[in-house]
Amino acid sequence: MRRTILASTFAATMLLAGCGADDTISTGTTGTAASTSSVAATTSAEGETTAPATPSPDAPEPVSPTTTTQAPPPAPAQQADPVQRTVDIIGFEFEPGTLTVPVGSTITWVQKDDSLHTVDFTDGTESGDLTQGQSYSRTFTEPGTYDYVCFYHPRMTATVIVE
Ligand SMILES: [Cu+2]
Repeated sequence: MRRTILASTFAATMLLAGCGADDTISTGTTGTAASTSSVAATTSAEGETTAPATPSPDAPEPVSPTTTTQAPPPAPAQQADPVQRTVDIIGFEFEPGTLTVPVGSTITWVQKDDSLHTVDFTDGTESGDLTQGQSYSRTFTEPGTYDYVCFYHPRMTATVIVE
Protein backbone atom coordinates (compact mmCIF):
# COMPACT_ATOMS: atom_id res chain seq x y z
CA MET A 1 0.00 0.00 0.00
CA ARG A 2 2.51 2.52 1.14
CA ARG A 3 4.97 1.34 -1.42
CA THR A 4 2.29 1.55 -4.07
CA ILE A 5 1.51 5.12 -3.14
CA LEU A 6 5.14 6.05 -3.17
CA ALA A 7 5.65 4.27 -6.47
CA SER A 8 2.69 5.90 -8.10
CA THR A 9 3.64 9.25 -6.66
CA PHE A 10 7.16 8.79 -7.87
CA ALA A 11 5.87 7.85 -11.28
CA ALA A 12 3.61 10.86 -11.34
CA THR A 13 6.46 13.03 -10.19
CA MET A 14 8.63 11.68 -12.88
CA LEU A 15 5.90 12.26 -15.40
CA LEU A 16 5.39 15.80 -14.13
CA ALA A 17 9.12 16.33 -13.97
CA GLY A 18 9.19 15.36 -17.55
CA CYS A 19 7.10 18.42 -18.25
CA GLY A 20 9.92 20.56 -16.97
CA ALA A 21 7.82 22.72 -14.63
CA ASP A 22 9.50 23.33 -11.24
CA ASP A 23 6.28 24.41 -9.58
CA THR A 24 4.61 21.13 -10.50
CA ILE A 25 7.48 19.08 -9.08
CA SER A 26 7.29 20.93 -5.76
CA THR A 27 3.56 20.30 -5.47
CA GLY A 28 4.04 16.58 -6.07
CA THR A 29 6.65 16.28 -3.34
CA THR A 30 4.36 17.97 -0.80
CA GLY A 31 1.56 15.55 -1.60
CA THR A 32 3.82 12.56 -0.99
CA ALA A 33 4.88 13.85 2.40
CA ALA A 34 1.26 14.36 3.47
CA SER A 35 0.32 10.77 2.56
CA THR A 36 3.28 9.33 4.45
CA SER A 37 2.49 11.41 7.53
CA SER A 38 -1.12 10.24 7.51
CA VAL A 39 -0.10 6.55 7.45
CA ALA A 40 2.43 7.07 10.24
CA ALA A 41 -0.17 8.74 12.50
CA THR A 42 -2.58 5.82 12.15
CA THR A 43 0.09 3.30 13.07
CA SER A 44 1.10 5.31 16.10
CA ALA A 45 -2.47 5.50 17.42
CA GLU A 46 -2.89 1.72 17.23
CA GLY A 47 0.42 1.12 18.99
CA GLU A 48 -0.54 3.26 21.98
CA THR A 49 -3.44 1.05 23.02
CA THR A 50 -1.78 -0.17 26.18
CA ALA A 51 -3.57 -1.84 29.14
CA PRO A 52 -4.94 0.65 31.71
CA ALA A 53 -2.95 1.00 34.87
CA THR A 54 -4.30 -1.24 37.65
CA PRO A 55 -4.21 -0.21 41.34
CA SER A 56 -1.66 -2.02 43.44
CA PRO A 57 -3.40 -4.94 45.23
CA ASP A 58 -0.78 -5.38 47.89
CA ALA A 59 -1.40 -2.32 50.04
CA PRO A 60 0.55 -2.57 53.30
CA GLU A 61 -1.55 -3.46 56.35
CA PRO A 62 -1.71 -0.85 59.11
CA VAL A 63 0.60 -1.77 61.90
CA SER A 64 -0.85 -1.40 65.38
CA PRO A 65 1.62 0.09 67.84
CA THR A 66 -0.27 -1.38 70.81
CA THR A 67 0.13 -5.09 70.05
CA THR A 68 1.60 -5.68 73.51
CA THR A 69 -1.48 -4.35 75.31
CA GLN A 70 -3.05 -7.16 77.32
CA ALA A 71 -6.79 -7.63 77.73
CA PRO A 72 -7.99 -6.87 81.24
CA PRO A 73 -8.53 -9.94 83.41
CA PRO A 74 -12.05 -11.32 83.20
CA ALA A 75 -14.30 -9.82 85.80
CA PRO A 76 -15.78 -12.23 88.33
CA ALA A 77 -19.29 -13.41 87.59
CA GLN A 78 -21.47 -10.40 88.22
CA GLN A 79 -24.11 -11.22 90.81
CA ALA A 80 -27.16 -9.07 90.94
CA ASP A 81 -27.54 -7.14 94.14
CA PRO A 82 -29.97 -8.61 96.69
CA VAL A 83 -33.40 -7.07 96.76
CA GLN A 84 -36.34 -6.79 99.12
CA ARG A 85 -39.64 -8.13 97.83
CA THR A 86 -43.11 -8.52 99.28
CA VAL A 87 -45.64 -11.28 98.69
CA ASP A 88 -49.20 -10.57 99.71
CA ILE A 89 -51.31 -13.33 101.18
CA ILE A 90 -54.76 -12.20 100.11
CA GLY A 91 -57.90 -13.85 98.83
CA PHE A 92 -56.48 -17.25 99.72
CA GLU A 93 -53.63 -16.76 97.28
CA PHE A 94 -49.98 -15.85 97.34
CA GLU A 95 -49.46 -12.81 95.17
CA PRO A 96 -47.32 -13.04 93.13
CA GLY A 97 -47.44 -16.79 92.85
CA THR A 98 -43.94 -17.00 91.40
CA LEU A 99 -41.19 -14.60 92.41
CA THR A 100 -37.60 -14.60 91.13
CA VAL A 101 -34.91 -12.82 93.15
CA PRO A 102 -31.10 -12.69 93.29
CA VAL A 103 -29.19 -14.63 95.91
CA GLY A 104 -29.22 -12.87 99.25
CA SER A 105 -32.62 -11.32 98.73
CA THR A 106 -35.25 -11.11 101.45
CA ILE A 107 -38.91 -11.75 100.84
CA THR A 108 -41.62 -10.64 103.24
CA TRP A 109 -45.06 -12.26 103.23
CA VAL A 110 -47.83 -9.96 104.43
CA GLN A 111 -50.94 -11.73 105.61
CA LYS A 112 -53.99 -9.67 104.58
CA ASP A 113 -56.74 -12.25 104.87
CA ASP A 114 -59.23 -12.60 107.74
CA SER A 115 -58.07 -16.19 108.10
CA LEU A 116 -55.09 -18.15 109.30
CA HIS A 117 -52.37 -18.84 106.72
CA THR A 118 -48.86 -20.15 106.81
CA VAL A 119 -45.82 -20.10 104.55
CA ASP A 120 -44.45 -23.63 104.69
CA PHE A 121 -41.53 -24.45 102.42
CA THR A 122 -40.89 -27.92 101.13
CA ASP A 123 -37.35 -27.66 102.56
CA GLY A 124 -38.85 -27.59 106.06
CA THR A 125 -38.75 -23.86 106.78
CA GLU A 126 -42.11 -22.72 108.16
CA SER A 127 -43.55 -19.39 109.15
CA GLY A 128 -45.98 -20.59 111.74
CA ASP A 129 -49.49 -19.25 111.93
CA LEU A 130 -50.00 -15.82 110.43
CA THR A 131 -53.06 -13.84 111.37
CA GLN A 132 -54.32 -10.82 109.49
CA GLY A 133 -51.74 -8.04 109.60
CA GLN A 134 -48.83 -10.27 110.50
CA SER A 135 -45.83 -10.79 108.27
CA TYR A 136 -43.04 -13.25 107.84
CA SER A 137 -39.66 -12.75 106.20
CA ARG A 138 -37.05 -15.14 104.85
CA THR A 139 -33.65 -14.39 103.36
CA PHE A 140 -32.51 -16.73 100.56
CA THR A 141 -28.74 -17.25 100.62
CA GLU A 142 -28.59 -20.19 98.22
CA PRO A 143 -29.80 -20.34 94.64
CA GLY A 144 -32.61 -22.74 93.96
CA THR A 145 -36.34 -23.19 93.55
CA TYR A 146 -38.31 -22.91 96.76
CA ASP A 147 -41.86 -24.21 96.67
CA TYR A 148 -44.17 -23.43 99.55
CA VAL A 149 -47.74 -23.98 100.63
CA CYS A 150 -50.21 -22.85 103.25
CA PHE A 151 -50.59 -25.47 105.91
CA TYR A 152 -54.33 -24.83 106.21
CA HIS A 153 -55.11 -24.47 102.53
CA PRO A 154 -53.19 -27.03 100.44
CA ARG A 155 -54.37 -25.35 97.22
CA MET A 156 -52.43 -22.25 98.18
CA THR A 157 -49.11 -23.00 96.54
CA ALA A 158 -46.41 -20.69 95.22
CA THR A 159 -42.73 -20.62 94.32
CA VAL A 160 -39.66 -18.50 95.00
CA ILE A 161 -36.82 -18.80 92.48
CA VAL A 162 -33.42 -17.67 93.74
CA GLU A 163 -30.75 -17.04 91.07
CU1 LIG B 1 -54.06 -20.48 104.07
